[in-house]
Amino acid sequence: AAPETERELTDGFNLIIDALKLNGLDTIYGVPGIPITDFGRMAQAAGIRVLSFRHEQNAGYAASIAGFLTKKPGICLTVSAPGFLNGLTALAHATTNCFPMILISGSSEREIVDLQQGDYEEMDQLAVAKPLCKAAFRILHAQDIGIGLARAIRAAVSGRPGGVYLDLPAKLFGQVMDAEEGRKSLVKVIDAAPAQLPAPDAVQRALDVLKGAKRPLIILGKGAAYAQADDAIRQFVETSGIPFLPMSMAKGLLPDLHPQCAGAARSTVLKDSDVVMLVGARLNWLLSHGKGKSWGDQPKKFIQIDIEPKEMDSNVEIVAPVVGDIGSCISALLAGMGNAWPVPPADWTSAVAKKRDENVAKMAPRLMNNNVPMDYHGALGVLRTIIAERPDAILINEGANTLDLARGVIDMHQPRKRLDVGTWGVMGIGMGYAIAAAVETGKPVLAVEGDSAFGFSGMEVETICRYNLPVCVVIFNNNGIYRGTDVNSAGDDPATTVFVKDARYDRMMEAFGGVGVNATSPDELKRAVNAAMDSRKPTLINAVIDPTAGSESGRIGNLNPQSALKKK
Ligand code: OXT
Ligand code: MG
Repeated sequence: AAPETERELTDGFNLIIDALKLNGLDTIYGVPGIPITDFGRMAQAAGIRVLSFRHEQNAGYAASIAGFLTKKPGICLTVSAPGFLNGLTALAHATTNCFPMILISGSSEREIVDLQQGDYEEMDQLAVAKPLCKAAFRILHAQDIGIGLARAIRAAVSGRPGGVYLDLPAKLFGQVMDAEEGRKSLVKVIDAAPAQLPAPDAVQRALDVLKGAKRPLIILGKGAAYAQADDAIRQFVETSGIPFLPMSMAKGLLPDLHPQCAGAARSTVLKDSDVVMLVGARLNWLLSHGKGKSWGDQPKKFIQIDIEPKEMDSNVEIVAPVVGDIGSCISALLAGMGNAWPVPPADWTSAVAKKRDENVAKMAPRLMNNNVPMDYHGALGVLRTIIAERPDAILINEGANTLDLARGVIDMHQPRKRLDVGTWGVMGIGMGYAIAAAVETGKPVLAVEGDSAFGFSGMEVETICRYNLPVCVVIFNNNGIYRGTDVNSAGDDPATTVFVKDARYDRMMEAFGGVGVNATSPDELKRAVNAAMDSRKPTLINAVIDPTAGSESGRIGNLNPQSALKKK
């Protein structure tokens, strides 16, 4: 053996970097500080792209959507206790939305934390993270870094994807070991998300139910978009001839203008269908749990494709569960359909098409108005055309009215181009998603934000300017949450849902060297967005929207509890 002084050494810092690179994890979203500042510097020096944010929650949302877009776990890096907690919201969000993500947080000294002796940023982070993610691990020894990261990657991407927490105590980074031993300890994860084939009889059962349908419907969820089985899904839908309804983030998986798209006939197809096939969509609140008024009185049979067996029968009986990864399930169904699959009854498909065309025609004139101040439809009509002309741009969308109306108005033309609030309807994903979308895809990003929604991540416009990302933020500024018109009749404080009137968000962008525009008409908005998309310069457009235009909670006002005793 070589004498101690000649042996090549490595340490925790380098092993973590090597393990990430070995597994193709080349981007980190985070905020520096003790004990991970040097790690970030060294990772950057080693060729990993390290994007430094202003708040961990936004870095975490960036990592979560990077996971959705790439099927690789998005990496978020934070400091201990407060930084960890800031990132944890995003980790829980990733888990709820089934996005693969790994939150890596530095942590304090185990001996002190466990005796609760008050270390710098002391917290038992592993215990806190556990109930909010899919798996949580801590690495104490440098020789376990390879295995630890491998476990984290597998947990994040295999089966139903989700968030994983990886706890790295400060001491780990500096631990030294023999370099050769270190290299050998690293693990390149093979087949991290193995295909899960559906059982042949489950596939046959599903086809039998589908074949017997008089009024079938396919619902595509964001799980279907995540699967990246775009061609197979399209072929399946087209071979079946069945109308399809995309959930918000599945819009564009097949184009919204596809002849079978029933997005604009939503309530009709939910009510009147007799067999519903769910593809990577869950029967949660967004689908009214598969029962009640929105599903009408007709008896329904549900077929469900999902990788998670426990999803079956979660809300209503699933008569044909198909458990497996969506790509494999759809391919098996396609193979079982053969060449002579009967088209659904024409009275059904034409009734759906008729309703859809009526709704589209009803909306069309509203999108052409050039009103000042702008209403939602006038402003969105412009953005709809811009997305039609630039179908590979990525649309980020959050708010209440700004979200719900944009979802209906802006047609999507390609898969995974619409990214929004997801399962929780969370505000704050905006700038984090915009940054990751630009970084991961290189495509121009259009972020359509309610003024309240924007406020949750607004400081990251500095990050957008710092990295010179092709992001155009359009703020639908109606002076508040839902509307800008509430008044507090009880005192001098402003009402709880309103903001400073006529705020100029565009000036925030100028403070960091980006382009700011104040747009008061649809024509001005159109010019400004097109200029931003052409130039790829970081741009923020303050779109002045009529403060009276919105409605309480957008399309989900029915979820607000009412006080019978409230003073009118
Ligand atoms: O068939 P029918 O007749 O029913 O018609 C439907 C379609 O067929 C038709 N349609 C079309 N017609 C014509 N042409 C086309 N192309 C077309 N496409 C569709 O339109 C209707 C509607 O279709 P849709 O949208 O598909 O159907 P519907 O019924 O709406 O679907 C139901 C849902 C539930 C699936 C859908 O509504 C949905 O996905 N909703 C998501 C809602 C959501 O997640 N909202 C966000 C949360 S709201 C609230 O919680 C807010 N907060 C609190 C808060 C949150 N969230 N987070 C955190 C961390 N803290 C606090 C806050 C603070 S929102 C908010 C800020 C709001 O203020 P902003 O300033 O940001 O925003 P503004 O409101 O703009 O001021
Ligand atoms: Mg608003």
